[in-house]
Amino acid sequence: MIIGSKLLFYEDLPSTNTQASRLLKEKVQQEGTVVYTDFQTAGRGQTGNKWESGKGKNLLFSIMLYPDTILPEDQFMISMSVSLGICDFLDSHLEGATIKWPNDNYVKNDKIAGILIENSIMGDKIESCVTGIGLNINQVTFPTEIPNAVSLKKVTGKEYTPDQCLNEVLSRLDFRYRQLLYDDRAMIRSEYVSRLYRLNEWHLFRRKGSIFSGRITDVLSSGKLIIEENTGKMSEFGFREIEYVR
Ligand code: BT5
Repeated sequence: MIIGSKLLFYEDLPSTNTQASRLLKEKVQQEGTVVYTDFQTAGRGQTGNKWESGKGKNLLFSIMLYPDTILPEDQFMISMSVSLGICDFLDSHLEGATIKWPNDNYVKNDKIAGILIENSIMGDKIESCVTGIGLNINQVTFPTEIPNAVSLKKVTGKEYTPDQCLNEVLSRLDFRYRQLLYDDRAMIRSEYVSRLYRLNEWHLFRRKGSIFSGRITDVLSSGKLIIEENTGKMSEFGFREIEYVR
């Protein structure tokens, strides 16, 4: 086991990602070490977004990795393997789990988990990687500004033991990480694509303020999303170059 080979628990923290990065700066850490907490005072999402989570209700953790066989240009492959690991965990508890490109896990139209990967890149190598995951377990009411947040309990009605869920999800993530390092990456990418939210369905998207109809057909190992527009044109989008409308 790589992921989860060492666990560091804190009652509360500003952010598990910030704590993991701090520990990595101090000294080399055992690969797969997990920092986890019951509560974050400054939980972070992408680009200044916040991650909200009630105390002791959900999983909030970060994994320290040294994915030295992955080139910086393929770093999105790490995100793919993490998204699949979370899907594997969700599949064992409920139906309808999908991956919303680029880095959310959904159940139907609601968000159950978010991933924040922060890589430290030196030249042509990923020197270290902090993979932060927020996974909603027992929280049933969320702030009104996030109406589409959902949890395992909200879907199934059951109460879960967070520590048990942590062990389960870590072993799923470990399996996918080893698959990424030692197996066929094309398989990871094709499984990731097959689990995509709204794959091959016609929907509206917004690009630079203008709305168009298209359907998601693929994601490249660079992380670019491929959409077939209703004009027949195939277009590539990076993160933040496109928004889902409905
Ligand atoms: C993410 O960002 O989804 C990545 C979230 C990563 C959180 C973990 S928790 C452990 C580790 N330590 C950290 O500090 N962070 C990581 P993004 O795609 O930017 O989505 C953020 C948006 O999701 C917010 O702006 C809200 O709209 C929504 N959101 C916030 N809290 C949520 C929750 N608990 N469940 C569902 N959606 C939420």
